[in-house]
Amino acid sequence: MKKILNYINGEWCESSTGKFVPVLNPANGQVLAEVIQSSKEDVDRAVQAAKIAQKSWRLVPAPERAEFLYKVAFLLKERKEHLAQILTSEMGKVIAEGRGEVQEAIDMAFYMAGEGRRQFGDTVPSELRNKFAMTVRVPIGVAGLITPWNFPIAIASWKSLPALVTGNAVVWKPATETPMVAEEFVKIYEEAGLPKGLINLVNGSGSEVGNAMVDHPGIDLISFTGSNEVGSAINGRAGALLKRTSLEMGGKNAITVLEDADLDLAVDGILFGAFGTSGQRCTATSRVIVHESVKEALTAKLVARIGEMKLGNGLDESVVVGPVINRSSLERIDEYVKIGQEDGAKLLTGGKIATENGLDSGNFYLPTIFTDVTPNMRIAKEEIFGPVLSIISVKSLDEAVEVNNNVEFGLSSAIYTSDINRAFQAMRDLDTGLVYINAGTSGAEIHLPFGGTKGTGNGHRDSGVAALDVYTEWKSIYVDFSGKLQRAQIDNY
Ligand code: UN1
Repeated sequence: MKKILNYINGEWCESSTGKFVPVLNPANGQVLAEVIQSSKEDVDRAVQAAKIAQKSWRLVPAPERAEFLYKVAFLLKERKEHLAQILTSEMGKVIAEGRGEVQEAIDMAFYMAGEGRRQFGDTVPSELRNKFAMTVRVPIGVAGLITPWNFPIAIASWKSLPALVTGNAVVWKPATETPMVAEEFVKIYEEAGLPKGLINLVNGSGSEVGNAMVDHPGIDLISFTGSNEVGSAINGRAGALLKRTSLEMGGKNAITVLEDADLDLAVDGILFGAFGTSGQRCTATSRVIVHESVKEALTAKLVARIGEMKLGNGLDESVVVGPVINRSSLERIDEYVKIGQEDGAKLLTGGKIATENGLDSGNFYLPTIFTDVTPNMRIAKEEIFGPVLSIISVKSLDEAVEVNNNVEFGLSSAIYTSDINRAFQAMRDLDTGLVYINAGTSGAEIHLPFGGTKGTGNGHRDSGVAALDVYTEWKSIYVDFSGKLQRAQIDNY
């Protein structure tokens, strides 16, 4: 049986716990590997190694640091298919999406390598004569990364690459469900020749390894993507230590369809948004807010198309909906479907665990659509993280915006309309961090900031130039070349 170990200070190593847990293929329950479960001591060793490595790394010129990132980018590109196959096997998303996700990591690697020659600061005029003022970005130190299973390599790339190019060292805890692709990613860093101690992989549970990272005084910041429950607990613990946190959490994303929309275009966006990755994206479409005059027509098209969506093992190229991550997720989704029914929503299609054609050996849930959903029902407010879509009808754009915004999350919204004025109104009024016009709620590109408002985040962004803000501090530097004491605010007035 393949064993996945930790990577600390440039060595693949076991933990003193000696404990391993199985990694399962969610499409068929097959055991793919075993992954080590680490302890606080392993986290501490990783942090000590990272701290030492960072001391010299910060002095390596950023363009030279970026050379390692270019190597990582080329290796990711070379291994795209291999990585996608592993990703699909352990996470379940269909292979086309697996390839897309690896591409996202490739894009991020090239983009952040480019940041080696940017990381711009400002030069600004001083208020005093013969004095120079400028700002530079400086690394924070050791970045603790806690990443989810739903985008196991893309999100790890969003966090590790900007951390490294700006001069930090990394301690990374991947999700327990997806350690195989994490191992492959670290091997790529290793092959790229990244100096030892700069990337450390510590596998294990959130309660043991995650908490040890958050509490460790040697970790200067935590970047986390995952549930609100865990994110807010991290924030509480880290806040008490005045440690920076960048949190990316839940979504309750909606696509609004106005009466002037191209309905077929909207249907394509809705199906991909709601059932792609089996609804397990932070950006998944879980609500459709439709103008009442086109509700019936849109619903009929959605239901007709859902029958064409083949469920199965994501490695089969003809499959469009893969399994959900594990048994407990399957049960939670089923629980939400029951809640929807009890609350009076009308189930149009799906609504149960798929068991036919051998699907019962994996974690498959039928793509599910509810209609006659009202904004206050639990299925319209809470994140389900599965293939369940709720249709809510409204009478106007204003009402649609209100329904869209009236949830505790703020990640992504989309609107389909052919009216440019209403599109611009929506761009202004939809209160999420991502807004799409005539496209679905998923499809973020790595060179733009990714993140959300309200309960989705805490004001930080992954990816884009904004990611640099997570991993750096600003230093303001003043150089006085007047040869005399010049007192700001005093001598010049
Ligand atoms: C996530 O769901 O956590 O826009 C990330 C998208 C992808 C990234 C999703 N590019 O859906």
